[in-house]
Amino acid sequence: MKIYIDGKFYKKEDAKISVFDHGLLYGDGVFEGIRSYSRLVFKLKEHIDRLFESAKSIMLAIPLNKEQIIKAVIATLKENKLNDAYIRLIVTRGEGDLGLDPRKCNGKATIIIITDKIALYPKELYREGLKIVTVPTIRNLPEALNPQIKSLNYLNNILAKIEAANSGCDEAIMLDSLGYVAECTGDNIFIVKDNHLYTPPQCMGTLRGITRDAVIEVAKKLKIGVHEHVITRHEVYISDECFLTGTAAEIIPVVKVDGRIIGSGKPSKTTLRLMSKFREITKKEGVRY
Ligand code: PXG
Repeated sequence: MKIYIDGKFYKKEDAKISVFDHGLLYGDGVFEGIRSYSRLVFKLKEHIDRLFESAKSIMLAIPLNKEQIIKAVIATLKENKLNDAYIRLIVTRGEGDLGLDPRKCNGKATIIIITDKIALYPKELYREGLKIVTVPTIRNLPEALNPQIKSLNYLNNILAKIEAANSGCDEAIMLDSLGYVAECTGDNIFIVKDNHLYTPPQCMGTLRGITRDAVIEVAKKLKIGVHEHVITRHEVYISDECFLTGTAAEIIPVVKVDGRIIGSGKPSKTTLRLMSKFREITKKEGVRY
């Protein structure tokens, strides 16, 4: 495995950055998780745009432009001879001193690209569906650390993941400060009711997921009604189907929420239809390398 750091490739055991990097010291940086399928990078432009938006918000100057970052991602995929890959693109504030002040950093952000294969959940969970639970830790408030910023500080989500695991569940539903359903730890959430799709709007503590947007696009093509609307836990419990979306997880069915069986208790019609259509478009669309 070869890892890209600031324009050079390193073997995994040699891919190292400074312990003074503010990405490590403070989670001060941004990232993206991207996938490629059969040598097509899915929604690459959207991921790069979101990376630059996250960076702009935290006033982090990325030392390459969008074209150059795209070239670096493609070069890393080629270097690793990967046809299907999960790509982790990271930009940290760079090396500083032990204080918080980003002005003390050397002014040069660190760019890291790791390409690998990952399956987020075991195959059988895609067939059988996940059991998830609402956890006490709410999603970061947009007024504090806006979830639209895909920053390296994921403790909010990690705490929720720990709480889900403590309850013997595969994933966590995180609520927003008003108690509405926001999202899961690394995935957006959808429910199906009477053949219509519902997902929380992206303004209330929810990351605007690129898979979420792709699923909305696919659903509209299939003439399924889509509503970006606040969702309560009650609405999740009485839904016909529920599923999660994310680059790493893709589309994964949910069959139990807070001990309530969802619909038939098995991955059902609309979810399976969307999973199959999504798989189809990932084989056709994307930036070829
Ligand atoms: N919400 C959050 C909080 C995320 O971190 C998504 C939704 C889905 O977004 P995309 O654009 O990928 O459809 C994410 C995705 C993991 C993991 O291990 C997930 C993400 C990043 C890193 C790891 O589940 N982000």
